[in-house]
Amino acid sequence: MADIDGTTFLTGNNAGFIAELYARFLDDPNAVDASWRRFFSELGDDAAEALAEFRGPSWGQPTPRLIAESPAAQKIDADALRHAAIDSICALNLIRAYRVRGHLEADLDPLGLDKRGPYPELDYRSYGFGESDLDREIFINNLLGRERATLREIVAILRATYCGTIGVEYMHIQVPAERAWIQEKFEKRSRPALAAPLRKQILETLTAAETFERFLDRRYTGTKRFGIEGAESLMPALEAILRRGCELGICEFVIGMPHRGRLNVLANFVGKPFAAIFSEFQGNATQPEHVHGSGDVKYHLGTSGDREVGGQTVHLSLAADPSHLEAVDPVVLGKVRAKQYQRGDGERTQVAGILMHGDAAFAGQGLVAESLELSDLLGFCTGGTIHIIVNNQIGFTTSPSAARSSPYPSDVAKGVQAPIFHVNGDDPEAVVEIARVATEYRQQFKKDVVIDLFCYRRHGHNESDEPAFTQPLMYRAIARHPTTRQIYAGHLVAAGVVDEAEVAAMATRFVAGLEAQFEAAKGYRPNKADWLEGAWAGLEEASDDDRRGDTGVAVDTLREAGRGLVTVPEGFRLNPKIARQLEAKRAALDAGEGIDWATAEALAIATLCAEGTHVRMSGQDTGRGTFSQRHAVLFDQETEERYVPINHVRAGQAPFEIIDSPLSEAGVVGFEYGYSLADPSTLVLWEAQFGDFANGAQVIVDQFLSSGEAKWLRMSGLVMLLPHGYEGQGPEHSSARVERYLQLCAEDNVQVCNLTSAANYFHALRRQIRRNFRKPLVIFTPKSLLRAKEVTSRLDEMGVGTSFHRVIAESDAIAPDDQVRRVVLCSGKVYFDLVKARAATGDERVALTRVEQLYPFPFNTLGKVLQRYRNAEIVWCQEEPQNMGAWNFVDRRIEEVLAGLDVAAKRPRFAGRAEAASPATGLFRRHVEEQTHLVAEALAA
Ligand SMILES: Cc1ncc(C[n+]2csc(CCOP(=O)(O)OP(=O)(O)O)c2C)c(N)n1
Repeated sequence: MADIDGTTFLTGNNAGFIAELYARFLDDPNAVDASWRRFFSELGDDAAEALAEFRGPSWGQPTPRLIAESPAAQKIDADALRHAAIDSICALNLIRAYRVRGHLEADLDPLGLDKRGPYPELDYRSYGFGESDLDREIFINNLLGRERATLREIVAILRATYCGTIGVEYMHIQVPAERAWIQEKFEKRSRPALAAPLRKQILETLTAAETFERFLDRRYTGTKRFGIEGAESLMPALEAILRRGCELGICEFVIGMPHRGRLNVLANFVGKPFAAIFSEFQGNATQPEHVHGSGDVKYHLGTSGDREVGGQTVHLSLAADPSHLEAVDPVVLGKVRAKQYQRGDGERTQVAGILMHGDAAFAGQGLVAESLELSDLLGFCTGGTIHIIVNNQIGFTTSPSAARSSPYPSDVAKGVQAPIFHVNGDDPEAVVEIARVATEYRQQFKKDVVIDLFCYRRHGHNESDEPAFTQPLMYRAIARHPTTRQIYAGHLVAAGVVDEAEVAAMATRFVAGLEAQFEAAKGYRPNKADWLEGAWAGLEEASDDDRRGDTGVAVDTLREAGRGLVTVPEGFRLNPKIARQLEAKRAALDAGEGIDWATAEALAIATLCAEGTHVRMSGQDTGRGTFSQRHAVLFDQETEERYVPINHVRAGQAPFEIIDSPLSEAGVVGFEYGYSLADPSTLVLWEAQFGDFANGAQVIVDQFLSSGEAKWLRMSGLVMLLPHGYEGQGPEHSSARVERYLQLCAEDNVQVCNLTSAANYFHALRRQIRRNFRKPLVIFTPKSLLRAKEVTSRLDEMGVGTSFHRVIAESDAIAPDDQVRRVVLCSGKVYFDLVKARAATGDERVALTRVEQLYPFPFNTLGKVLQRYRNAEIVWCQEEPQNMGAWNFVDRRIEEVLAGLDVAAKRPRFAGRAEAASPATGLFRRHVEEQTHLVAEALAA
């Protein structure tokens, strides 16, 4: 090793000299003398990179610059310099190794069972040093906050920084400023003992967490509660985020979490009354008796509340959560985004999301990756989410070795460059420190950050599970392991911060409070339903009437909106095809007829925006439209500058956000659903590329959209646009799986429509936001029909006094009602095939009736139509196979309608494709045959 008479030659100036020589060499190898040239050329990549770093990190002291020409430098012995440089380079490599991999030897597992390492990369001996080098000073140019240090000191600093109870992963981050910020936080920190009051506060928080679970265990032994035990440090982490966040300007947190520790977070963090939780344990309802809904188990419930922190009020809202792990993630993100919009928080510093995760779920569920991918996108970013993985090193009965291929559960977050802070949950002060740093990072860089809280699960998966069946050794260790509170209390007693008596008194006080609440729970009755407050104030439970809403718009206003749609700024170079399309639209608007599907949609949105309603629409390629029908965003053909005509309809209008989403369904639908939960005054639309792809969002549809109101009293007005229709495009581009949505329909939970007229589409969209309640709306939308003349409407069909039609009765002149031999009922595109085929036969004794809204099923309106045709038989015609489409849903309902009428028909008959495993054929000719056949069958005499 470079050790010349035990003297260190590489002083700061000399290092600067070498760095400068190296810089010159990089510019021009011939600018340095031959021996230096050889030396620099032989440096490996790492060493070269290391030397480059001598120029100084961005946050460090600037490297003392020494001009190579300086007489002092010229006199330095070149060999000595080279040896000293090698020392520094090796030290620097060691430092870099710790920055990258120090976490691998960090003391993270409270149980000490996670045996890892040793890792040769973290051993100074791997860098050519020996024990005899330990006390030699090496120039390290302020890298660890020191200009030079002995190897022994360097190793000590590195181990304290990177291998203590905190392990930091950040070298994957590509933005130097972010890396440097983290490096500075950790490498330059001295960890003075926390002030006594804060330490007592941490102990209080741990005491509250532990005591609450013990109390529940004692009072409700064996009842599932998915206790926090083993992960009590989560609570001081949350407190630290709350306090630091508040200092840094956050006034609202939206929180998502799974079952584990949820009751503790509900009560001890968000402030749900203990009495309410005890009452739920006693089997009582969460909501007042008169409120509808199915309710949910107590460890799924959400709540919200205000906390006073340092004289400021911070609003906390914990989202309700289904069992499906991680499904709540995008929902929380959407809520955050909506709340930022409502507050005008353009910087995204006032509202932040906190997501907690289990280790197995975070590694296993694709929704985690989908949600992370949203984090830095213009249309979805929320200024960074603080993630906490409650890493209890087990998932139900599955050990990490079977739960993931990645070393840590957190690795998926590296994909979005999130820093990852691993921390030992049995060191609550380290946990608090990390929570504060994570919050600061989020506020500083507006990016996601992950805390990987290493802990354990004291009991089985739930309290009545026996964990020793599958992890006997781990659970033997856990049985012997004192609680985090006990360990921390021991530290504080040893440090003289508290004495044993105070520790005991803390617990006793808390239990006394719980006892009082337990007594209060006996008479506890929720006095008001937890909904329709805040942003929802003024909205009501849906009424039982026809709910038309005020959807018609004065024709003048429609024309004003229309002008906005077809006008672009002076000098904007339109694509010639788009220019022609805009001209055609202008002509239709002027004529007041021939308004196609996309124009009706644009008019609905534009009029809402003009009236002050914010509209948000996302989906894959939604700006243009999958079928090139929408062109809501226009692009200058020379500059690619974007222009969104709907945003230029009227001065002072509300904005229209139109967003091309990532190629995700569950993540994006979850996000938009979340948005709709937080902001009922925004019309939120999501569009599937083709309807069947929405099945990737099935969990969000099942667990939130269709059941959220029943389970949690949470309304949503989200619109899902699902392109649907049998056009010979094969199994995956035909069916939006109408049957799936209809199967979910009950208790007035959603609305399902399959529309055939542009005007009806216009009204359906406006109706969504012009009524005093919110319901999710699923619309099966056309594809080839988008430009078809048949679906176009007149402007006056959208005018004042017009409204949505749930059923469209026969609109052609046919035989008198009593001579009609058959009524063919249908929904959606097949109607037009039927019209054409009927015209071809010239049969005037068949009436065609369109059911535009399948749910809520229009019993009365349909009854009024069918009553007219006393002698007709009833056929339900659909394109979908018999086991799919609306048939199984409408069959009995039509029967019910008929039963109440004075008509001959008693039941509908089916005309459509035969039962099938795959929704549609991939062979075009077969498609045509099938389609012709089913239409003929529907009309046949
Ligand atoms: C999507 C989904 N699959 C399976 C389950 C069943 N389940 C409930 S908890 C659990 C284990 C979760 O492990 P982890 O994420 O580590 O959290 P922990 O329970 O250990 O806190 C499983 C598999 C579920 N709730 N959700």
